Amino acid sequence: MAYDYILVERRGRAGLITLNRPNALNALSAGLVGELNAALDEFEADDKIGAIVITGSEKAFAAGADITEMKELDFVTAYRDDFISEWDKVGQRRKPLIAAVAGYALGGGCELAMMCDFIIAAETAKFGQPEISLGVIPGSGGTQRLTRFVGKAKAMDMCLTGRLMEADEAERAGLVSRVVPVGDVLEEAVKAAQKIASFSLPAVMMAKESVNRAYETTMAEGIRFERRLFQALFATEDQKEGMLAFAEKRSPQFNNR
Ligand code: CO8
Repeated sequence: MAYDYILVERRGRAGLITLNRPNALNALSAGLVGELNAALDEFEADDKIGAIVITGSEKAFAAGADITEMKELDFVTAYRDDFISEWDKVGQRRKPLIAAVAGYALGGGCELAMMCDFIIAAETAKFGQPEISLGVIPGSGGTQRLTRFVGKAKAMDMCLTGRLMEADEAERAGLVSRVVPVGDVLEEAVKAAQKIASFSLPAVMMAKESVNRAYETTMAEGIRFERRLFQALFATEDQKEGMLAFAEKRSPQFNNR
């Protein structure tokens, strides 16, 4: 499928989606988000892909929702069309998503990064929810995911003042998993995706589902949920192969069943 606003590649079993609207700092237009979801649909359905990286440019992962597109929007239209509900689809993907972030990740850009399962940041990354300076608030999880990830004090500070958080602070606060030099950020994310994709896909998907469950439920329920998934994995060929390979001191050959 041909895309106008993104580039799509395969690197072994890792899928790579590069946001590509350089003249608008990858502002997230309806067209771009539609294409992103279409590319994610394709990778989700592809047995040869085990994990996906979403990245932008060195200057911007994405500088937010497209303000020129939004500025004339009125309440009735936004409500009737459930404006930006489409976005949440990104966060409902079942294969792991890694955000490789350099430069600005602002507004919807920060929210997109947070919809991914983890964020690998370049030293140049800057995260922010500056919607307050436009007369609105975050609309795609910025007040919810950010608060869960960095806590109330920093989330309030960012959402109320619009201040940006640089990569080192983001790592200390738990927003990003690793910070690397800007020239390495994509390679590091692709390597992580390839590593994940080398494991048993059902196990990977269940690990993701189980970690995410921690945000939705009590500890006791979460532990029960985890245990059931753990037990279920003993029905897979990959569990037999993984443990046999360990015993035979060789690398496992998972076939994702
Ligand atoms: N929308 C549309 N165009 C943009 C956006 C944007 N969010 N950000 C940058 N651009 C465009 C600029 O208008 C400019 O275009 P042109 O060259 O035609 O004038 C081009 O990108 C380059 O930008 P700048 O010249 O401003 O570059 P600077 O290096 O001077 O500044 C900044 C970089 C600081 C990132 C600056 O561009 C900026 O402040 N951008 C807006 C950031 C922002 O407010 N983001 C939040 C948007 S609101 C939002 O995301 C709501 C989320 C709702 C949920 C998500 C659903 C989509």
